Amino acid sequence: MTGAGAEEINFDGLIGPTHNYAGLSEGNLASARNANMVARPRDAALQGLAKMQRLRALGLSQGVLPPHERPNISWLRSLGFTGSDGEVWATAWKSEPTIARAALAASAMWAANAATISPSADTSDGRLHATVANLQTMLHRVLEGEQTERTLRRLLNSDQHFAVHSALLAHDTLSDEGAANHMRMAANAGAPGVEIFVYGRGAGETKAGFPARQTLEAAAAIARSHAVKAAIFARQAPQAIDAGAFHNDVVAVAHEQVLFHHEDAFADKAALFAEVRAKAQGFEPVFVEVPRARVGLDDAITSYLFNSQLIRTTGAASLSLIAPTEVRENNKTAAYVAEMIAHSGAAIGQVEYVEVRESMRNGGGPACLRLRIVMTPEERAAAAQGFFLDDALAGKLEGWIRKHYREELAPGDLGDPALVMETQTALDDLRRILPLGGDFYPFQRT
Ligand code: SUG
Repeated sequence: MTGAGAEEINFDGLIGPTHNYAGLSEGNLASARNANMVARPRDAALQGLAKMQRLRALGLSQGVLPPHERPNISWLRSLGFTGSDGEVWATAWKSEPTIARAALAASAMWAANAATISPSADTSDGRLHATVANLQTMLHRVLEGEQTERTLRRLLNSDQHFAVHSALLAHDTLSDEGAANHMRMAANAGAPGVEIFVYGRGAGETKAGFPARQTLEAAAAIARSHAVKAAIFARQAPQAIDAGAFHNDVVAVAHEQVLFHHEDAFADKAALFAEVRAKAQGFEPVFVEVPRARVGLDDAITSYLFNSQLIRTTGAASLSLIAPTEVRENNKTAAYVAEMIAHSGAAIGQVEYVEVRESMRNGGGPACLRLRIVMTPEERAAAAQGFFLDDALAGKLEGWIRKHYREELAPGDLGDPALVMETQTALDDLRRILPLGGDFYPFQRT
């Protein structure tokens, strides 16, 4: 497999109808700060869709992944709640707030945490490998693996081209948060790449402060089962985690030859860069470092400077940074970016700002919302076509969002049994828009 004509396709999570702010994620400063705010699910989903459409307008291919069943009534039934779906929800909300909040979480929208992907150019069996993330650190996120696996098996439905691996056993030793802790550098999308697996701790280690969600053991297991030819394991700097970088993609992002990162992102950057240089095939890596003297970790994390998408528009000599508008609103990051792109010969020569404010308030920027899948033309043809976005699908999704989503969800609305019917009706309808099939969502509508 040569990989000629391969492209990186972003698959964004469609933001679900119960988007809300529950303050569920320890170590994620935005989630804690915005707990119990009034959420705007319709705006949230439209902002996500507008971002996908903007990237298409810039010439990129784009895919979309379906929202998860929230509240997760099947899970609540497995915990002994009975009655109609509405009764299950109302009882769980009143009697088990911790469980109910997890069952309603907005978090499945962040597709960067859905799985780790190794393109076929990087693997020794020449297949594209995907491992569903177990997300075992947080109760509300460990629930996502089951549906993510169903989605990926529908999307990547060809054993000849794809290997979809179930999530690693959900245990602290094998704690895995997917592509948010995984970077790839390569001469171009289809060329053999160096895959960088970033971890926060070894399984035996304890860490004071905020949790380190990714273990080295999980990263190594994924690299092994994907048969990655050039894998590197790099420790995230503990001070970055403690400053609120709960995933590597909050302090670093890579694309093609370029690694854009904060000075304090990695525990041993000299060793990382040396290994990337040694393993890079057919390209000279470019390390674009933002010094702490210009932008401290605090500003990098509140603005989400690094949770940007790096893309190359057709024929462009340099990469473009697709950054959240919060970067433009922060004096330090705005000034830094303006200066960086003005530099002659800059590796990152353009910036464009996108508005994903509803997602940002829960700690998810443009890069969190997407799962990158590099596909060759043959792989793209073998994948389920209905998940690729075109204007017709975008139009249907927009109509679906406007029809089914509430404008506002306040904390007092969340226990409403009517919310269950509303979301099930919406997801039922979605089965006619995306190629999900009748048995995709497990709810029975009782
Ligand atoms: O896991 N927030 C998510 C944000 C994930 C962002 N993803 C990447 N960095 N790739 C998390 O912390 C908050 C949900 C709430 O509090 O309601 C939440 O789960």
